[in-house]
Amino acid sequence: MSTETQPAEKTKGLGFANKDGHYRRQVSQFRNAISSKPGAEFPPDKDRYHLYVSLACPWAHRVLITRKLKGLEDLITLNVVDWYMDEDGWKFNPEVPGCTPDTVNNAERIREIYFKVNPEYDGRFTVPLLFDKKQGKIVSNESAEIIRFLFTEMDSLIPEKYHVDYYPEKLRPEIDAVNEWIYNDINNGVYKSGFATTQEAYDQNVYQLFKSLDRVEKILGEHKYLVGDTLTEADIRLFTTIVRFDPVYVMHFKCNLGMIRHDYPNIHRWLRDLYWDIPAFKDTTNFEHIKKHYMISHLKQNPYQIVAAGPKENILPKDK
Ligand SMILES: N[C@@H](CCC(=O)N[C@@H](CS)C(=O)NCC(=O)O)C(=O)O
Repeated sequence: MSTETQPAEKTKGLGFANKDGHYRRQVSQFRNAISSKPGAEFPPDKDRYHLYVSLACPWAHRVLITRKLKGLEDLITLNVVDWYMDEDGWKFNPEVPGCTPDTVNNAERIREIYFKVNPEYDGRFTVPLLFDKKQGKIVSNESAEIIRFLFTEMDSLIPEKYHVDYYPEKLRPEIDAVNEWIYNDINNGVYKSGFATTQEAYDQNVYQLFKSLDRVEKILGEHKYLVGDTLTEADIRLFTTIVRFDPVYVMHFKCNLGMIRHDYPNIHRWLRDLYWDIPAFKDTTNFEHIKKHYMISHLKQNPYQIVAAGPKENILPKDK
């Protein structure tokens, strides 16, 4: 993936597309891992790791789901930023329901934590951010990697019922294969459609997005989950996009060739099974933060910052 964003847009502001009209997500810069290997720089530890998230952000949401699924809530402390992101990025605003102050670094903004760790940092100030309280270092700001090491590397500290690996060895090739097109076409596809600034860039992404949703629909017509009949990382990664689809992406990102609830019965069944049956999915989903973040922060998409009333229900009950 290209990192060539325009300099002025690299660390500041909410204009995300490049000059050619295409949105390209930057490559994350902190890529360490918690590891149970002897001598690891970030070993598993009970009171050491801290997570910064936005409840609006689908990438942070993956980590929140994993933290709860793995029974790590007491071991990895958490701070939540305001859903409103302005041109200086995420900020802490404990007055807002569901938000907290920064209880570890006492920062007002996420950007301060990046600069504290690396004064030369020149990337975007993204969440999720996993922080090592003992060394004052950032472990990782890449959700795809954070969830991987949380699946296994903290197991020595948690009860056996949580020793479930959502990226099991024998399913890896299949999980990797679906992750790839789902990331490009769906997880990132909604952003590439919504942040496009030319008709060509939008067209290129929106049709591909729905083609890949059709592909998922077919898989979920044949299996309970994306990879066979067990819950895996692939489901966690897709869920955070699909749960935002009808309430936000259909209208706000112009992903309106269909809605999950009306046009994708198998995806709709899968979404509601996860949400209503597994607390890690429902309890980490905050529709107020999700809707307000996108519709009030993205001034280019929604200059009057009016939050849309619908859909009537953010997610339907299982029997509707
Ligand atoms: N590759 C990162 C992407 C994270 C990301 O793009 N987060 C967004 C929120 S949804 C963010 O913090 N954006 C702030 C910015 O770009 O200034 C991951 O998956 O962890």
